[in-house]
Amino acid sequence: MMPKPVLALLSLLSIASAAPLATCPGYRVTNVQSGDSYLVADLTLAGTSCNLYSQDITNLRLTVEYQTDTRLHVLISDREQNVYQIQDNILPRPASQNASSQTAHLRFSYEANPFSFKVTRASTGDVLFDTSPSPLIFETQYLRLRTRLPPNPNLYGLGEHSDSFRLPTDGYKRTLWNSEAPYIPQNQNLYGSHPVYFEHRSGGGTGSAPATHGVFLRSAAGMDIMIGRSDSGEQYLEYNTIGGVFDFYFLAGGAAGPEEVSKQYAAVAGLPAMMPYWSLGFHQCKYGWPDLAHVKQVVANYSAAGIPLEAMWGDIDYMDNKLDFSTDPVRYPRDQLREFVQDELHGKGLRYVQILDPGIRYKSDYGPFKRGAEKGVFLKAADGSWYRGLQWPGEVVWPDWIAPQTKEWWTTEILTFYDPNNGIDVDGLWIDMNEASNMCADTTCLSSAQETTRRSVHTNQRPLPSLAARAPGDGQHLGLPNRDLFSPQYRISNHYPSLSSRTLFTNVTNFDTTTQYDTHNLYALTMSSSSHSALLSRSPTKRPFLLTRSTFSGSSRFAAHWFGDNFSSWADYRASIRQLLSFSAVHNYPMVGSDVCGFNGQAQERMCARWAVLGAWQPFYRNHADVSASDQEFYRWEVVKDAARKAVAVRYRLLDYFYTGLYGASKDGTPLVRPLWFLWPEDENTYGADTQFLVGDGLLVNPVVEDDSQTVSFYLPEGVWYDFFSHKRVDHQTGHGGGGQTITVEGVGWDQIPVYIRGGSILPLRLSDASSDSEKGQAMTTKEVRTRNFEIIVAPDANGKASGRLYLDDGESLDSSGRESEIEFGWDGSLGSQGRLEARGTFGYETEVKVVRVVVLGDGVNGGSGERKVEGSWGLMGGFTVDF
Ligand SMILES: *[C@@H]1O[C@H](CO)[C@@H](O)[C@H](O)[C@H]1NC(C)=O
Ligand SMILES: *[C@@H]1O[C@H](CO)[C@@H](O)[C@H](O)[C@H]1NC(C)=O
Ligand SMILES: *[C@@H]1O[C@H](CO)[C@@H](O)[C@H](O)[C@H]1NC(C)=O
Ligand SMILES: CC(=O)N[C@H]1CO[C@H](CO)[C@@H](O)[C@@H]1O
Repeated sequence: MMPKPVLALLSLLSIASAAPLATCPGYRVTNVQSGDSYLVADLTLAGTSCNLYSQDITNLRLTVEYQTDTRLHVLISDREQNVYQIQDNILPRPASQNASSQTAHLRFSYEANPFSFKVTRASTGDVLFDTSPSPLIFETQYLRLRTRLPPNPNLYGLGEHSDSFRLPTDGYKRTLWNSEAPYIPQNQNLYGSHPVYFEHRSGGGTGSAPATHGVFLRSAAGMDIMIGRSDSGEQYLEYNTIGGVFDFYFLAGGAAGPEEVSKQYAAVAGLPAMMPYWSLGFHQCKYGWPDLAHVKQVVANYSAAGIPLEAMWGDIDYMDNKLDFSTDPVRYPRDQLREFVQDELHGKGLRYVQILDPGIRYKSDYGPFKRGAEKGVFLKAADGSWYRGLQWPGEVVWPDWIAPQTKEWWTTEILTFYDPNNGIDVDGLWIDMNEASNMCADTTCLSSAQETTRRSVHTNQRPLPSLAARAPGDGQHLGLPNRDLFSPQYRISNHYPSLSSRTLFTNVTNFDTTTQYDTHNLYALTMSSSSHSALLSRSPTKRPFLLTRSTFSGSSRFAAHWFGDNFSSWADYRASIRQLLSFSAVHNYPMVGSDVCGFNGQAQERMCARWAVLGAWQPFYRNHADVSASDQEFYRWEVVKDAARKAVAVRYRLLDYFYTGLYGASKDGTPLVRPLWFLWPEDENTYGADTQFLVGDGLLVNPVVEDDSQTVSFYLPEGVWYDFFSHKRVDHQTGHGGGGQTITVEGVGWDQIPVYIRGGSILPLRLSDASSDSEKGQAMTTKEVRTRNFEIIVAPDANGKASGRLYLDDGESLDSSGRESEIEFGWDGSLGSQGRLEARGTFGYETEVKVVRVVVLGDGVNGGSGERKVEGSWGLMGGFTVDF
């Protein structure tokens, strides 16, 4: 379908046409002013322009701020302040706390002529970033900056991608340009853009401790980031952007380990939204469910199979001719759908989520279009008509999310259609196709036959109100005038032939006079923000649940994310682990997961069983498939049915563990899912591991990853480990030099997954499955899970100690202050006669739920394989101790 060979050729050409770097003069530093926490200077082009792909900008401004002890801000912008910078209301900037350059952990230094700068770790003198290898290039439509790196660096991030978690270091290119990307191909740009990387250094050889730092380029520009080696063998990372400024946040990390960088990045990009408890349940969706009767059968068949189902999702099938805010009158009649949601879902504690797309059908008698047009909410073409393209419903227009009236219009449409009293009473929304995806490949897309509609609609339209005083060139960061916004000379390696193909034309102007050229990568972020705020208007005291396909840095403030339209293959099953690691640990995105069993293609029984089990260990857990794929609900195969039933049961026992992890992420950016090296930063064997992951800091998940295999080999780092399922201590000889070792597990059944508890952890588990609470049986919904008591699993480390935490609240309130409990558990094998568990913390959440059992794995101190239990009844509205 895609002309791949041609694309490859084009990107080669764009590299080949670049003049050698040596011809560019770079910049010269003058007028330096500095204080204890800042430095500002002028940068002036140091010679004859090289104008590689556009015009060199002569006068730049350098601003350096020591924002906190661990965050350094370096901004290189045009002196006139016209070049586009991300609007502060779209991505708020963190406030500077004016740290002292004397005490800051990062040092900035520069060379004056030609200008280059270094960022150095103060404690070790380690150079983290060094732009001296090549002159800075800052043109109207092309910017380049290269940093020198140590050989074979450990780099992570720069998503969205489906490549290895640790990025390749030679001849590798990451293109950031949000795009519909069916089959999530490797080495290509996908749905979202996250211009942040973490670099981890082992300290090996230098005698210093391992350390991680992060580099966030606050830029929405289309870009290629090259990671490679120069002819002389020097390792580099190089940014090549088609606009924006160089706006860097350097994050120093800290002694507590790599997760410090995740927290520091969250402080810049914005903390992830706390999710409602129910959203951790199991979700089922399918594009192509023919009618409501079929949807009802799915619910009934899940129930009959004994697989807990939390939420049903409506893909575009529910719509009338694929129109937002409509229901198909025959297949999904509105009243029947409403009744179904009310009685058969809500009545049984289940949930319902519907899809909305940004493309609004361009048709004069279509209410959402008519009302939007009256308010002037849509993007405009050059001639003042609404800018149009093709999407599911046919010819469409797209909301301009930057216009303030758009949020009002969208909110009103959502409040009306989803009115709990007489509309479809959804529990959350799913926003798709928001890259934005346009089925038009090029400028000739809309045929003249459609001109008739165009004119008739055109006349209905009122002029768009505008921000009168503002225009490009006003020093407001709105974007330089007089650029070629449609075909810039530097061609990023977009996987479609041009910047504008299959998306909105980049020369379309937004309400505030910025252009899609500069804001393309923010389209979904702004749609997410508007949709989040609409859901808040609908239920002002409840946490909104929103899922988005396209993302940018900071999108997790508003929405969960799934990894898009993958394929039902073992390869994409494996890719989901790499994507999970990147999003959770680096991109500040805790609530993520893939379409379980794959979206496109036909799922095979064994693969689907494995994926059903793996998915249960990922934060967002949804089975979803394309219209062209065959049905893949878990109950459709015996093996998958059995695997899923057990997987969901285990997940539901751990729901509060996940929830506590999400809470941590929303509080301070601590990642929920982590790669091994986050906990073993000194162990080089962990740096490339991307087929296993930690949930929280206590559970190591090691799925079988080979096609159709029942054997898995994985790395088990140094420490004490216990099998999560059998509770047995994993006999594990510490390798030479105190490292870990590779473990092979054979005979892993289709319903099994090796999961180990890290010695030193305490896990609160709900007694929610049949085996753990024979009286009540399996909890079938998260609502039921919440009524179940806890057992506490203590997994002591080599010193006989362990700790853990539990967060409790009502699961849905936006503001739980005063009505939440944050409980810290501590185990010390040397206290009491044979050890003591202590629970302390703040206890604001009123609950009848109790801890009824404490299980200590091993033999507490000496690491035997037995376990000890104490049964009892300890309330969760105050601290307690349990003596062994
Ligand atoms: C930091 O310095 C700037 C500029 O002097 C000032 O506007 C700001 O209020 C200061 N912030 C803090 C937290 O002191
Ligand atoms: C539900 O199960 C019944 C009985 O096995 C089967 O006939 C029907 O096709 C199933 N429907 C769906 C939508 O899964
Ligand atoms: C954008 O450029 C294309 C191709 O030149 C042109 O057809 C279109 O009218 C332009 N649109 C705007 C809004 O300038
Ligand atoms: C190749 C393919 O099947 N692509 C599909 C991926 O999914 C989207 C829907 O999100 C379809 O539009 C594509 O046709």
